[in-house]
Amino acid sequence: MRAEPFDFPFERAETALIVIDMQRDFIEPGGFGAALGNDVSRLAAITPTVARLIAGFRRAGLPVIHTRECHRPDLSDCPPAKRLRGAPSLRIGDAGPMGRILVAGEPGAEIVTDCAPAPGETVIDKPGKGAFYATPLSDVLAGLGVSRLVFAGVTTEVCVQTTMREANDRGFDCLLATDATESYFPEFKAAAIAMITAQGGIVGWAAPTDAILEALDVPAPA
Ligand code: C5J
Repeated sequence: MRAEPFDFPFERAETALIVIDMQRDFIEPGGFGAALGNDVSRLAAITPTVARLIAGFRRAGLPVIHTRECHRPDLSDCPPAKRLRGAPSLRIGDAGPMGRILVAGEPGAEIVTDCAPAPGETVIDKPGKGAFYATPLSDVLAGLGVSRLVFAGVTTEVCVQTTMREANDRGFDCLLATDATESYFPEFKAAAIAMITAQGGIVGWAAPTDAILEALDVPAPA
């Protein structure tokens, strides 16, 4: 597959898609992202591209795994260092227009409709930024027998990059879909992609969704 910094060693049977945190709390007004003072419209804009990538993996019959950053209702898995940091207008666990912020089971913690998990797809709820920390993701991937991971979702430099780094350390070849990920800060997205692909792909590869879909070789239905 054509990619940066050089071609990605795509092996269809060994590849899964991981879609990070396409949740209402990050993407819609009234959620955690907005409470932190961010313009969420940048993130909402990639939703169709993420949906197109997900659809391509489904047509190819390859695994799609979704993650959600969220906490137990009693917040026992949310360290005070996370909950109390900064000065958001709403903190994790506070009641907002989409229910309690980043709490499992609340409307805001759900994945946006256009990227919603299909029946049977794995959804990993994670208390941290990385999707491997305190979750069954390693076991899920071992069960699938995959060695290559394509990443999409939000935000590029926080949960996406953290999870890519965790995956890289665990021996996975990782590729970031550059137009299916976004940050509230365009310069952070660009820097994250540069950090991932620099030094001969020290964390992994990057390619646009069209290149990934071309390699999957599953034309969109007419
Ligand atoms: C953040 C995330 N940015 N999913 N979470 O707090 O990137």
